[in-house]
Amino acid sequence: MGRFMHWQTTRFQIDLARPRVMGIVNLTPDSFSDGAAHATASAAVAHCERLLAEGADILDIGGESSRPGAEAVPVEEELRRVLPVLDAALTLGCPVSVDTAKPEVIRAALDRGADIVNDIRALRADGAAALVAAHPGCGVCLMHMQGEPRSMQAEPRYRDVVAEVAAFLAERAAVLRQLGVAPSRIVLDPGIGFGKTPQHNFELLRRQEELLALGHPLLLGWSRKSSLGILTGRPAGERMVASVAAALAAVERGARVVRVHDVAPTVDALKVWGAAALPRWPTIR
Ligand code: 7PJ
Repeated sequence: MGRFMHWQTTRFQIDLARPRVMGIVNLTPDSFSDGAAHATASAAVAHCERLLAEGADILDIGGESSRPGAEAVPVEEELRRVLPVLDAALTLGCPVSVDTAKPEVIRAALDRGADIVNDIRALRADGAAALVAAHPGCGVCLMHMQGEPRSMQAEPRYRDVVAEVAAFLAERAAVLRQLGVAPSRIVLDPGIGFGKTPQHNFELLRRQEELLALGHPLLLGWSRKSSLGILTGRPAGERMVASVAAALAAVERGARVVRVHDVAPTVDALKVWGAAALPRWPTIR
């Protein structure tokens, strides 16, 4: 049976003996845009409260769109979007993650008490890894991405996608550990849809258990992604059932955290799964 697992973060030690749901709080302008900045922020905070009421264990706040084709957001704009919502979310009594790759945003978020840094670039920006290493206890999620959001879906190529993702994540985790970051602070994510075709993404799902050999808990983000749209023929707004099924499949293969838009249905699905399947859950070795 699996050894005890937890995710060490700034304020919380998150018990991963059962799967955890990370609710997505997307602060890009199209999300809560009804004009004034403070109106947008208060709508976002209301969304945070709703996700918690639906059973989210962690909130993930992001101000930079990393969708395929997205252009970078200037640092001042990302700070303006993220910090007010982060401050409010930090009063809600749950672990709060910040989805960013910019050292300036990582620094500001940690200064304000963020619990987790969730970085789609796996702390490869200059100084980013050092900021996390200098912090006494924040959690970090290191994600794999091939290329850059602007162009990553143009021509993703791998010899063996699972082996290459695993090698990258192993290297990034090793860099952090060498900087003194405790292993219990580090969670890994293969980065569904980040420089990957649907075939690559589903191969990562089929062979997900191979990533458990890296020795860190896995976080998976399938929610509403285009591979699910291609498989089902549905636009982003109609992918809830497909997203819940993907989250459940990921958990069945050992994922400990799922990053989702639709918290309530995911929580229901995991309750049913947990009632039946928990004793044989694959674990890190
Ligand atoms: C992910 C993420 C993911 C982690 C985004 C979207 C794109 N962070 N941030 N994993 N995706 N760790 O939600 O469609 O898959 S933004």
